[in-house]
Amino acid sequence: MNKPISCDIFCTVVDNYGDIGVSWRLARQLAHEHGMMVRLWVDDLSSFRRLCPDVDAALDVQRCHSVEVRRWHGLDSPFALTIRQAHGRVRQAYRRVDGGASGAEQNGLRYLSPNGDEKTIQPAELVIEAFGCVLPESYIAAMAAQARKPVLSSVEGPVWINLEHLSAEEWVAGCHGLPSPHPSLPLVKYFFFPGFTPDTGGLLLESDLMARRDGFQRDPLAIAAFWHALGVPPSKPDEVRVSLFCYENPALSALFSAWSESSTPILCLVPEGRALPQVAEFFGLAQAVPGESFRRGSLEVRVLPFMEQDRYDELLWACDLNFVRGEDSCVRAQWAARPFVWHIYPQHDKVHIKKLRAFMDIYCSGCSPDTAHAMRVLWEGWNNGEGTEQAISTKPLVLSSVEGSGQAASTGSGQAWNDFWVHQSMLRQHAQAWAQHLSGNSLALNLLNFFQKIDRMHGS
Ligand code: TRH
Repeated sequence: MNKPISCDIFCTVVDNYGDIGVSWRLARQLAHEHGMMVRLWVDDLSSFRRLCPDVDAALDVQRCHSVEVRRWHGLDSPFALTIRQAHGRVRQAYRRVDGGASGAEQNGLRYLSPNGDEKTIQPAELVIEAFGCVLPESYIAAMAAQARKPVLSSVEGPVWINLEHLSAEEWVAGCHGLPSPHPSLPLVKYFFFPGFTPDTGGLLLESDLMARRDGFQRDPLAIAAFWHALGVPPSKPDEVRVSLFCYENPALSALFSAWSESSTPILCLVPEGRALPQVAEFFGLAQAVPGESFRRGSLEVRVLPFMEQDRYDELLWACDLNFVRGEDSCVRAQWAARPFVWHIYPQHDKVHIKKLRAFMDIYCSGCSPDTAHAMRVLWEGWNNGEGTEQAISTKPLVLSSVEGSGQAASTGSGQAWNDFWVHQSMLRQHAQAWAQHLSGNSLALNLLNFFQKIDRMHGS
């Protein structure tokens, strides 16, 4: 076999939208660009629906954008109905080690469909567990049962990938592609790490994305139509248009204060989400809901509805500056080729600060020292809003002590903002060069090459 024709992607929505965001993007790309039969197993269709309104959260099985979407009840149903059968088959497969083929065609998973019919599910040729979500035991057993020569030195059956989180840290290249043999079954799971360098798995990038982005950014009518559809007025000539997608952030009110005192108008577009209570608080309101807009000084804030994934790309393309968070929106901001500020997903013990700095190190390496410094100051302050100065002690923390948004804090953040935005043309040039630099390292292509490499090993 030269190319996988079937793929199962398993995704649990832990919190937020990053896990399903990445899984959905990958599923669509494999189906659209590589003609694969993709099944996407998701445990939370309601969250999924926010990114893709075509998903019907009431359905167990549906076809959406050429992908078969299945409700996944985590470790339980539908697979749990057959755990015992599947285990029995794996034991038989072991007994057949010397006897060649294990009769993989008989080893699918049986489950009861909603109308009570018994159905069989065969594991796909390429199996992806997104971000270490745990596959159902019965599915793992069925994968093992598909192995025709089930001895650890010559594993066959599906190629099993754990798609990991994105990080720019150096250790990633050393771990990308490492095998992890199953302790008791004839299966090997491989770690696949996205990343920014050629020795990693690369980044998700649709083959036509750059062309679509350029077409949009060069087309004033398309941009005008986009704003119109959102009920947002066209840009004014001297205005700075910013999108803001972030977690709760104590540095937010100081940044808003700085923007309200800006010499140029700032329109800040905030998609519905975790930042809204703080937005409302800044304007002295109980809540802020999509469709509303608020003004203070030079700052206007408009609350947008949470958008379908492709529309969110257009928001990033249309803005002068994007505040993004987590993982997937951060990558999309890089493809937008516009300056951005990253609110990294906060982790315990501040390990995320190391990740943040690893990214800034590579991202800033192509900037002038002044631009790099201004960017680091703003990014570090934005990510260190909880006042833990020690965690990032080597850099000035202009925004870190802003809780309560006193005068000093406001002045400090204003300074950080001004120092950053004075580099806007350099930042934009750099963002364009960076997107171009990264674009040759497509995760989907790397994944398929990796599949073929492992598949050849199986066959040899
Ligand atoms: O939602 P997130 O905070 O997800 C996070 C991270 O992925 C993190 O690594 C993970 O561990 C944690 O979840 C559990 O941020 P992220 O990764 O940017 O995902 C947001 C997704 O939502 C992305 O695919 C873009 C999409 N999106 C829309 O489709 N429409 C919108 O309006 C917005 C604001 C986002």
